Amino acid sequence: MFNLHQWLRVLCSLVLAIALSLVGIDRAIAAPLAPNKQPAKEVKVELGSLAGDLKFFPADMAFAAGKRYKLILSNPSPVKHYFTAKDFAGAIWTQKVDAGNVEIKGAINELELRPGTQAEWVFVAIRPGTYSLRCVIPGHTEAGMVGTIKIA
Ligand SMILES: [Cu+2]
Repeated sequence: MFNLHQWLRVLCSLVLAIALSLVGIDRAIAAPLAPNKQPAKEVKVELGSLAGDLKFFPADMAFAAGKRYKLILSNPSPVKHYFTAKDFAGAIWTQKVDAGNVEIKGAINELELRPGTQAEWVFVAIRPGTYSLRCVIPGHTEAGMVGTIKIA
């Protein structure tokens, strides 16, 4: 026969086990996905156009802090373009840039896209602000190849 002491031990471990499982379930339900594990929201931007426009399409982009994005950049135009947004690059956490068969990790400031190329920039938006974007090819900024990127 169990004595009182043994019964209390059984009861205590049972209560503890139930409490732990409840906490565990609670955590699993309540914990948000870490930003680097969230599905990335795709945003497409074209640098120039087939007709030779010196613009970004779209010129203005908006992201939400704490969210993960896949910025798909493509250059359908006949000339080379840059996606230069240094302050924006400092306000995000870059996970990777996929360009052709090459995957680049770490900080990225600027991307150069040759005609007909595409790159995917996966990042988590961090610091709210309004950042400027431009193409640094001589004459392109002046011609209107500029934009703004907002992190709200
Ligand atoms: Cu350009």
